[in-house]
Amino acid sequence: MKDVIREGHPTLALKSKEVNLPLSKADKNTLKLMMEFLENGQDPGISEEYELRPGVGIAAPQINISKRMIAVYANDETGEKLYKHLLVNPKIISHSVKKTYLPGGEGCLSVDREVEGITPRHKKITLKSYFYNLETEELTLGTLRLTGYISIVFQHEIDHLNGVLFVDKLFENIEGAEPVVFPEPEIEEEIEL
Ligand code: UDB
Ligand code: ZN
Repeated sequence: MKDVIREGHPTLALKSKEVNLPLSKADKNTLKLMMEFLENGQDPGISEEYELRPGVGIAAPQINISKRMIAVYANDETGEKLYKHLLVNPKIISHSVKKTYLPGGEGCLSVDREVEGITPRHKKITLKSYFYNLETEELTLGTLRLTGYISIVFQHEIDHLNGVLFVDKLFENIEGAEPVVFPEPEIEEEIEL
């Protein structure tokens, strides 16, 4: 896997190019590597050995490939639904008026420093995209309606395709926005018999 490039690298500030269809062998391989990067980062053994941060999403420009492809491997805020998707040429086709933000602020695999401030995001988005299936190598057009934390992940990754980092839009306070709420995990008590 190629290394993740960091803040200051010119590629991160570029608008990525649309991907030509049908997908080339090289683009298919890039998509596979992006998902493997997220899977490996979330494997405690592998992430420690290779000093990977547990990424929930990555965009192709972060591995210095200026094309409109993203990978997401993340649970929603309840931990009930897993979103594992490889997107090609994604486009937000509508969004809510309401805004939201991650209460602790965002981070980024391409930003090493600690940053203060919150980043405004649409609370709900609908996106249209090609979805790549790694098993069948099929590419299908579809739509996703997303809300809360997972919608923030997709908006953060799509920003990368437009040369935008979360540090480019930091605020102390966002008028009328509500933070994403992460529910406390329910601990079911057990009785020893
Ligand atoms: C991340 N992970 O992967 F609120 F269960 C970040 C890093 C940079 C800290 C590794 C992350 O936010 N994990 C997380 C957060 C939660 C709850 C939870 C896990 N990214 C991906 C990235 O940089 N892609 O380009 C940054 C995230 C900030 C908001 C969305 C993506
Ligand atoms: Zn990022």
